[in-house]
Amino acid sequence: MTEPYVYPRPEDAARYPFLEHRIEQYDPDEQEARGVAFLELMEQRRSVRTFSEEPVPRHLLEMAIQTAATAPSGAHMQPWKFVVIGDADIKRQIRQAAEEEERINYEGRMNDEWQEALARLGTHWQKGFLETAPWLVVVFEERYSIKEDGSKHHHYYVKESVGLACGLFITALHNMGLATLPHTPSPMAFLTKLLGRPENERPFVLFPVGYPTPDAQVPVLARKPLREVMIDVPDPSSPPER
Ligand code: IYR
Repeated sequence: MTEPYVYPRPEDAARYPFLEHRIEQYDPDEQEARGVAFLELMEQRRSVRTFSEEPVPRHLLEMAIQTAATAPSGAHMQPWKFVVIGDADIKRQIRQAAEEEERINYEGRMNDEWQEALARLGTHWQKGFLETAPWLVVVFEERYSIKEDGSKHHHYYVKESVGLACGLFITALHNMGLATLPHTPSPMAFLTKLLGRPENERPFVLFPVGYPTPDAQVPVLARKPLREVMIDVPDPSSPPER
């Protein structure tokens, strides 16, 4: 017999506050309509590699970051920092450093198979978007935090947590009609130095944020259909499908 499920345990509730929680309820038609509308919105999202210089109000970016920071995280450590860059000179320095590394990658550090996989995306070592996009957001993962007494506070599932936050960031931007690209100049360590980030942080990904150029192109790519990404575990009591 399985134990009865109790949440929270009284010993935890005696030490920490808990709160009743309800989520918004929709009738079935509205659930369906909301689901379809959101799926259709997200199906339109594409990573963009040519950004116009058209400015984006800073508060829209702030809203996307606030949305990203609603992500669940390991032990609620919220191990993320979103470093926002609008300064042309810093953007130029980031472009220069990223291109220096990427040139080496494309000139041989990436093997032929990798390069061939990227050919269909049309990527290359030049990263002009790092200067034209009005904002660059460099997401840092916080590997640990430092307590008031100077000791380290361990963080859990850092990459998973930051990845979840980045997904929400991309979604929030797209919902506001803003474009981005998850860019991972490799190696990324130059960003720690250039942006003066502390030892407990590591660069995770860089997002240019803005609008696509009017002539922007994206590769023709298909997303896997549901039947390829969703696996049903068969009910052992039902007869096998024929
Ligand atoms: N970091 C390089 C290479 C690159 C790698 C992957 I995997 C991509 O999906 C795209 C690019 C670059 O930014 O060009």
